[in-house]
Amino acid sequence: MGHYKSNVRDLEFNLFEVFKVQERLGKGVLAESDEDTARGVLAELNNLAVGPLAESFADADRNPPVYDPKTFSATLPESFKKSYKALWDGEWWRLGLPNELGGFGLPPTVQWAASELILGANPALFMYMAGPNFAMIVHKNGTEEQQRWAQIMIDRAWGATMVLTEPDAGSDVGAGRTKAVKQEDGSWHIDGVKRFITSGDQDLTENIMHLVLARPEGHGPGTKGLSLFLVPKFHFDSETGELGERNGAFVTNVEHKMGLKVSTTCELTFGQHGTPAKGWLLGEVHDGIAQMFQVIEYARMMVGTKAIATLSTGYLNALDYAKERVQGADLPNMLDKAAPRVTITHHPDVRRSLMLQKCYAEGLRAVYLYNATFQDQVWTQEGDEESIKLAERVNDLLLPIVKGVGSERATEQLVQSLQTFGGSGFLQDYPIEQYLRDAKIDSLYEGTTAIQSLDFFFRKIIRDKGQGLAFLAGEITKFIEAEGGNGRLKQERALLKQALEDVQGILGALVGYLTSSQEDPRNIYKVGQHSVRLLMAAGDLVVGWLLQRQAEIAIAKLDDGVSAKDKGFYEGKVVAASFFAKNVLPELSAARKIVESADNDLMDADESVF
Ligand code: ST9
Ligand code: FAD
Repeated sequence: MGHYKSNVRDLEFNLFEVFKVQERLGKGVLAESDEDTARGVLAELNNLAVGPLAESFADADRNPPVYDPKTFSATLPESFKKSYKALWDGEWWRLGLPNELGGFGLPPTVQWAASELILGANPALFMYMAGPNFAMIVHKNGTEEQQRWAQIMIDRAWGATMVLTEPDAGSDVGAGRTKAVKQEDGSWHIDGVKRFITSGDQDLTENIMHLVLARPEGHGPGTKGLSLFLVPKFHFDSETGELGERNGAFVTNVEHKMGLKVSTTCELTFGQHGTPAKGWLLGEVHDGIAQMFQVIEYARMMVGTKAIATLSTGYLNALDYAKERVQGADLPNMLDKAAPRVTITHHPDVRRSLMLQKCYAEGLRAVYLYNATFQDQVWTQEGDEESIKLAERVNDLLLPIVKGVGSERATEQLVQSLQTFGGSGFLQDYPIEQYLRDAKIDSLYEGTTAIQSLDFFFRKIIRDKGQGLAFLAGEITKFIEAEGGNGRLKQERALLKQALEDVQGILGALVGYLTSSQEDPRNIYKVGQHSVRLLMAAGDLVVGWLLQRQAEIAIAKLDDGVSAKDKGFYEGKVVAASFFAKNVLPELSAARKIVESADNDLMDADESVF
């Protein structure tokens, strides 16, 4: 058995029993697919994921890419290239594409569920497969000629990168100094140094298309002064895609990292090694940051799903270990030195920890798939303009939860998965230490958690005038007020109601600080001190709600009678929802108290106190 333990049963439960994705299939752009197609895709991809994709996971960590400064190139381990070939040859790159670009005709919910399998088995494979998806964005925004390039990118299986970060421009993308100078032939010369560029070089694909933010000469400061340029590694024939001369974008370093080592993280230097780095303005319009955010939104969803996928396999590995590991006596027999030894699943603290891991793994999976249901509506364009707009708003609102909360809880709970293994968890004999190292990046790239929290509060709530949030709160309220679950989840519903009020209380306090900052500008510091607390609280609320929705469905199934195999699955849903409601949701009341009594002592203190 490889390292990866997938959870197709839970993916299918979400898709077909909770979110009823099948009701969307067979119509419009999804005309060619039905529930069987979707289940078939998951089954086939799962075989690939637990086998050939997972196979190179550890080897590629122990034998990471090698950088050669003489040729500015990175070489990937053979084992990993074999996995990539299996993924590519299976045509899984079609998964995220629309029909007109050769997609499978499946909606985002199914796309993301399938993606979880790749991301859990070997996440870097997914990232190297960015070419077709980024081509989709080039196609959407490009000129007619660039649309042809997009097709070439797909047909010739090129790689692609997103290039924003510079040494002095990380979270603050608008501080970027890389410049672009217009040439007489309509192209641009890019000049500058970018850093931390994922997949900046590799030897998997014949060419790489870099999507680069740079500032045209004379353009203003900040993100709005940036434009997006297409900068290929090799020039190419615009009709056939045939490769030409090397372009002047060179990888000048590959970082040595804590984890996710097989994913190359590159310094990418433009136009400073004797060859100009030629780029072409995407769509011939200067709208770089908005265009790049189309890529970023996709990547943020990917990062959250990656973290959650890793937590899920971490939990399932820990569970298997705990069921086998015999250690100590059952607690009531602790004074009897001759008492039989039991597996560690008998120990209350191990149970507590395993159940919390399960709640977050399955609850967060439900969150990203719930988020994807709104992407489904945008994808199919069903409903009137207003409801599509609302779907966009709710998708926007949920994204920082998927990315920010998903990544934070994943690393936090993966620490617990490791703990379940005792000292063995610290060894490379088991995959958990690599999971932890590989997943830590998820709270950092694509906007750190602090950035996600500011995005959540200022853009997704305040700037949205709370419209997306009002919808979400309305859905949770409807659930609380409905009499589902045969009255068996009464206490849990009451706890959920309190949690909703607490999150509304936290939000109310932050809005108050924001409003009063018009008179006392320093009051906005109180928002900044507690925005992550708001994001995490909102995450727990949504997780708690979706776990209860799942439990309600599970209760109905159990009442109807289920197979012995399914019994544990459905009972697990009820236990998890109840556990989370009783053990996690009450903590939101404390968070609310903290936020409501916020002051600025921290900000008033001199730096010397640290
Ligand atoms: C990175 C890459 O970290 C990590 C690895 C990725 C690997 C790639 C692989 C991908 C996988 C693909 C595989 C496919 C496989 C196929 C399988 C298929 C299933 N939403 O607030 P303002 C825009 S990359 C939308 O004033 P500041 C908007 O246009 C590096 N748009 O910001 C706005 O204008 P307006 C990632 C947004 O103060 C404009 O920005 N780096 C949003 O100027 C200005 O907004 C980061 O993420 C949004 N949420 O700048 C940087 N927000 O307001 C993090 C802004 O008029 N830093 N816009 O609409 C930030 O996000 C900052 O907040 C900032 C601030 C840069 C936006
Ligand atoms: P900084 O922005 O310096 O942040 C340092 C700390 O300060 C963080 O804790 C942050 O939360 C906090 N902070 C900063 N500003 C604020 C603020 N306004 N409010 C509150 N807190 C704040 N970039 C790309 O363009 N393309 C890629 O493909 C890519 N891949 C990457 C792969 C890896 C492995 C890594 C490590 C990075 C990658 N990045 C990529 C860059 C990544 O997106 C940035 O590292 C990230 O956005 C954070 O920027 P920074 O590292 O400069 O940290």
